[in-house]
Amino acid sequence: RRVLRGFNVFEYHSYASIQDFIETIESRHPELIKLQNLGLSFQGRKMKLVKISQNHNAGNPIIFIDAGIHAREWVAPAMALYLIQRLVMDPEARKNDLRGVDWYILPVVNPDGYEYTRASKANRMWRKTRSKSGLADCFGVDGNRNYGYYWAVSGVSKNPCDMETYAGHKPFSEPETQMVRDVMLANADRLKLYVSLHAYGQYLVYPWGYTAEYLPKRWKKLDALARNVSVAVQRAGGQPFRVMSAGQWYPAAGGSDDFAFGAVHVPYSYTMELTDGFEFLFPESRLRHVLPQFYEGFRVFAAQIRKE
Ligand code: ING
Ligand code: ZN
Repeated sequence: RRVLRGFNVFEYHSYASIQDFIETIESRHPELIKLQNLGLSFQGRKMKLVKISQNHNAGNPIIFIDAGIHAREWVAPAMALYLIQRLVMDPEARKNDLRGVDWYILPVVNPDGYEYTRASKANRMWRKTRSKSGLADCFGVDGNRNYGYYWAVSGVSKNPCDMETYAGHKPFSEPETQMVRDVMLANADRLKLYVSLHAYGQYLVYPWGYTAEYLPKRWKKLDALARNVSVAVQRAGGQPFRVMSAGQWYPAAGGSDDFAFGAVHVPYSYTMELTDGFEFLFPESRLRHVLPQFYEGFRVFAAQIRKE
């Protein structure tokens, strides 16, 4: 109880403190929350999926949200934790937003990178994982170029020393992307919406990311739902999202949304780029203002999944 009260979702937290929070909230609300151990990150950090449901046996459709595949995008894990806290602690949200829908949330996909951006003598602008490449001073893979759907056909680097978009030596070379893949595959039948939280720029994009040449057959549905989400955020006082396919923004292969949509056949799949104006350094003091605005967008996502 003390940890829950003491955990301010409008602050940036260490990975240890995030793990503490999800474990405490599970122990306080065992009927609503179940944690699933997914495995260990490259450096050995425990990864736990937060499953929130009013009835874990009802076979509800699942919304799967992940965040923090890119280390420096701190606002994304903050949003994931806000979602968890709101869905469980706000009686109205519990009643309305958990109805008929299960929420699976992985708040930090890349904990090694996240901690690296928090360490004082490291690099706040680190993006990749922290795996070893074999080359002495070159670490890490871009997790969002590492998924196995049209892997490495566009928008990637093949150089392990590239700081931004190294795709890895093979698809799913990283334990962290393997774990997200396995959550998707294990729940493929019930998984109806996947959202990967990133920063920055207020974009809400859908497949395909690997090409700008064509759109999926369902693109009008993907586009319409994204626009409804954007309107809800705007009505709550937030900035609208720029809605398009990821490839129309800039083509890049190996993204998690393409894998969810193309390989797992999740009918709605998005990458959401939160916030605009501060690049990767979104001020902690403004979290209180924007996270509740984004939440209104997630209510629209849930309403759509509920009625499908
Ligand atoms: N942007 C994403 C990236 O991984 C993306 C979004 C993915 C765009 C795939 C186009 C294609 O580059 C951030 N902020 O990481
Ligand atoms: Zn990102």
